[in-house]
Amino acid sequence: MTTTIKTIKNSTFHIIDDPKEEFKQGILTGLSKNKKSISSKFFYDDTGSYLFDKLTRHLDYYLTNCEIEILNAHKNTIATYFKSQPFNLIEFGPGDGIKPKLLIDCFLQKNFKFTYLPIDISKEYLKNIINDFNEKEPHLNITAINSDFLAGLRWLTLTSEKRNVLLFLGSSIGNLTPTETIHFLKNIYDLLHPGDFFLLGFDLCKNPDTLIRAYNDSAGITRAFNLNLLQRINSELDGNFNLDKFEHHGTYNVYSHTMESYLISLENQSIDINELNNTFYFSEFEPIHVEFSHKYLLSQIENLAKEAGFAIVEHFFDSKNYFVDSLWKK
Ligand code: AVJ
Repeated sequence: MTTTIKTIKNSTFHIIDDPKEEFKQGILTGLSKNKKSISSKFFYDDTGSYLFDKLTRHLDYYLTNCEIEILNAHKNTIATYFKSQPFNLIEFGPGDGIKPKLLIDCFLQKNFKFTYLPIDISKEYLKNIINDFNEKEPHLNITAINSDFLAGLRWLTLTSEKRNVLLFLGSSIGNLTPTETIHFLKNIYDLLHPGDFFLLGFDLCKNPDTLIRAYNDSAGITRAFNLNLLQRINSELDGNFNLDKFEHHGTYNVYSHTMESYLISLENQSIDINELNNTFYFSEFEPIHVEFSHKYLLSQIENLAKEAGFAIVEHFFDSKNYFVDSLWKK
């Protein structure tokens, strides 16, 4: 068993050496715009990650349970595609590790030879994953890569000739705009080697009431998750947001198939953010856009694969057809 955390710091890989500076710049840019916004990539500080993990266990947020069902029901079929070994099992954003563990346990039982390589910008997440797996799966080889997704994948595909199996679960791809999505997929295609696999999670279009419930859960976890962005600005950038003066609003755009989340100012107010040397004015009912969570038709998923260059191997669905893990090959 070997366990390493590899931190990739090389300016040609566009690594964010200074997450605080990125946060500062991101907030300054987003709140200075005519239509204010905060990028959803800033959700995941310790509290945000904790709240998201909690949300995944709430029934209203069906996505995670659907994907767990898919992986449990189809892991043996998925495994049949990865017979040629050894391979790299790479994962973008492993989260709490529950989903990859379903596949990893299955592969270990079959005595597959592979190394697990989670890639995440959060070192804390990686440390937790490593500790967890070391305890539960002491025979698993892990190389955790602390970098952004594409930079980590780039480093890996340049240093290893092994067959790659890349996981990007959870439908996090849905946070990207359509232009960013195809750009991201094409980048991945270019970095992977011919014959490599890509297992990608997509949340499917479904009745809007189910979607609205998932992004406005009855326990108020999503609300707290969104408001935590303001708390994060208060504590990290010395801001003075009063969280009681903003309300979470999650709505579904039926044309673009996108859940959209906003924080809405409940009154005219000015907010000082001292580390930005700036004051931001909010009028009553002015929104801050904080997230897109795109939902997909199967035909759109097939078009994305084709446009990026991938061949579709198989789609794996849950019993309600709410979610799909789509297996692609270069
Ligand atoms: C982690 C990006 C998949 O978009 O559904 C959950 C984040 N936002 N509730 C999603 C989220 C609000 C989640 N992803």
